[in-house]
Amino acid sequence: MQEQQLKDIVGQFDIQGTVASVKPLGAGHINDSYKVATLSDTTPDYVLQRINHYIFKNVDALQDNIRRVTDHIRAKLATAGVRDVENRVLRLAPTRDGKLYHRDADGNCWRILYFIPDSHSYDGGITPGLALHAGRAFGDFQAMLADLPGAPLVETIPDFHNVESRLAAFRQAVKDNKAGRLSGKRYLVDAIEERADEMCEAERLHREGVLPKRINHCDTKVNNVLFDTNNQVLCVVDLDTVMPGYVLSDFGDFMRTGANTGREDELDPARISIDLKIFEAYTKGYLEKARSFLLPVEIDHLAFGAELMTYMQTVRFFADYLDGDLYYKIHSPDHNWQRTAAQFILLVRMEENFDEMRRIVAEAAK
Ligand code: GN1
Ligand code: MG
Repeated sequence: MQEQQLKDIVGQFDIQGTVASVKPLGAGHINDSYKVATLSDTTPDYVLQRINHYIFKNVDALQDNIRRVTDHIRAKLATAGVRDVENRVLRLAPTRDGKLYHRDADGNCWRILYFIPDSHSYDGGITPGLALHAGRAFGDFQAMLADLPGAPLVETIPDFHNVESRLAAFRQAVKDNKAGRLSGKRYLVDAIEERADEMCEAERLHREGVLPKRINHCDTKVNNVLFDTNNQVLCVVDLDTVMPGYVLSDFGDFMRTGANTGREDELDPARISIDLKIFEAYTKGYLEKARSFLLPVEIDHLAFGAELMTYMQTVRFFADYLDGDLYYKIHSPDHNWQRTAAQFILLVRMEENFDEMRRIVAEAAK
């Protein structure tokens, strides 16, 4: 989209200052993000996002979730006497007519968030020190939202981290083979099916009333934590999927991304492994904040969560590849297959290290 068109969209919002530029930002797979720079140093910068409304079908509910979550956290931080509250939680900018997003003539949905200055994130390659901070941040995030008042948050994507539904969609994709891409890839279908039963354990435990759901972030990728110039955590971002879920999902999705020594779409299998130092540091940080409210069954399944989220991501990328790349943004024709293969190797590495992962969690939980 042309910069002038983007500036016109920004003009629909109630923001301070004069817009200098609107430039692409970040590496999300779903929404389009832009940085909105204002002319003066005394006015804030912003992030403009086009919400993918094919994926987030109820944008009103999505934006309302985010407003509730951010208002709640902001109030908590203020009560706790935190000084730089504005850098510690996202803030939505309303439209000029007081709405939480703008729908343009083509039906696209746009929102604006305040940009958090002097912040950065990592797509991988973090240190145990950073992982410890990130673990605390996501633990705090769950803790702060434990007493969110009002109705339950809307599931912005129904059954988002439900592996049974993900498997059902995957099996359909295999059956339909819409894009004709299954040839030579059956071995991975078999590998997924071999593990399917054990991977559904969390759903079974939930049905039996043993494993609870709590408000989760549901996209705890390492690049969704913002650090300041001293590498202290400022806040967690990307709140589109904050909704009820199993804490093992949030724990697991961080490990899938933050403790992976390779990229999510790594082509060289030798680079992919689970960094147990990072695993340990994150576990310590997370449990420091969350131990007090977690049930033994939740702690006992954290290491399983790392496998589950890596498995689920393998299934999701593979299904999208077979469907012909309808969901994730891709950067090359085989991108979803590369992601699938890389995630599967990471899963195998986790399986090889599973006993040690469980030992680390048990130790940190003492
Ligand atoms: C998507 O947009 P992004 O990169 O934050 C996806 C996550 C996946 C992730 C895989 C709404 O997140 O669930 O784990 O890609 N978000 C949605 O990298 O599907
Ligand atoms: Mg994201």
